[in-house]
Amino acid sequence: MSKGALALLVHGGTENWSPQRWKVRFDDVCRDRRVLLLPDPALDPAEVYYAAVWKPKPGELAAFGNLRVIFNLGAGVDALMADGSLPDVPLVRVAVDDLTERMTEYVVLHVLMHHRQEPYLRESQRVRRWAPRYQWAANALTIGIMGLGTLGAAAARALRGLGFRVVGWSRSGKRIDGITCFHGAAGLDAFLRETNILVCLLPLTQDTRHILDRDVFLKLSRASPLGAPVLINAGRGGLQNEVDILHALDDGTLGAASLDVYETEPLPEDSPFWSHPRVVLTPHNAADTDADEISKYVARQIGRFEAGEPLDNVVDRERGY
Ligand code: NDP
Ligand code: OXD
Repeated sequence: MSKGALALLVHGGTENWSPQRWKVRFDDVCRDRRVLLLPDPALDPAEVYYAAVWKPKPGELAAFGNLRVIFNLGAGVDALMADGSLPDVPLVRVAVDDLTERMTEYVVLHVLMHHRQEPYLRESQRVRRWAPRYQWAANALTIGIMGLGTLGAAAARALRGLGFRVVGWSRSGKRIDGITCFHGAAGLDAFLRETNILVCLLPLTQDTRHILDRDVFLKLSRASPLGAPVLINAGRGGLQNEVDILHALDDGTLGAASLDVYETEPLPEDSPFWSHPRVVLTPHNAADTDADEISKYVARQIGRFEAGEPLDNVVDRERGY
């Protein structure tokens, strides 16, 4: 009996998302299954049982009538959720230690950068100014994590371990040692009122689009040595109202922002974020997906699925994440 093929559909445009690179890795871990790189005009769509994808265009998966599982090669599935013709089969997202550790590094790096006044210190070095400012302790700041899922919960624990006060916000209620957890629309204001540095690790869904707006920034706590609160967004660009961020930075509602994601990616050359003195910008690489780890993760899941075991990290299509 045919084992069916695995179709790879990767649009990324960066070195890490080179389709050939992923093909080599998948060939390695799917030894007795054909791995096909799409688009492939010679391909018989009926042969494809599994698809491993990154940012497929709407409609690109509709032709595969025998598809059994779609594997998204990253954690965020917003691009797939936007495809009204996505085949109705389980959609699996990435949740692996490798990706989580990378995101924890990004969050810790950026929280520490603002906490340890790095922008001021780098500028002091540039102008040869010996003018130390008092460095307060970590427990002088409350870090608020929006999204207490795989990535948010790990970042929250790491920050707690460094001595920060940490609060978190999610859709459903949570209990995490040492972290004050809020949830739902009813818990949002209380969460924001405690928060000095807001870290966003939410998925982009109908409920969260443009959640990072002026109303939210105005509710953040100014009662800390930082003065004005700081925003760190590594979730998705669609979570943020970019005009509101710029106004908030310019009028002091926000003191600074670290941004990894944008409404339009790559970030257009004329975006004011590039040169804004209070923006620390990275090009959506807070947590890269590692082709070695993720191809193994997908192969493991296919093995489990074919043995009749449940798939891990299946997306709830109603919730959108
Ligand atoms: P999870 O699905 O594990 O966690 C999502 C969290 O968000 C959950 O705690 C969930 O609540 C919460 N949430 C979702 N909707 C709402 C809502 N309406 N109100 C309040 N809370 C909500 O996702 P991950 O942690 O794995 O990933 C989060 C996001 O990070 C991804 O979707 C992706 O967009 C982004 N990402 C960015 C990367 C980068 O390099 N910049 C890399 C990888 C991911 P509950 O727990 O109650 O369900
Ligand atoms: C992801 C990402 O969602 O890399 O995994 O953004």
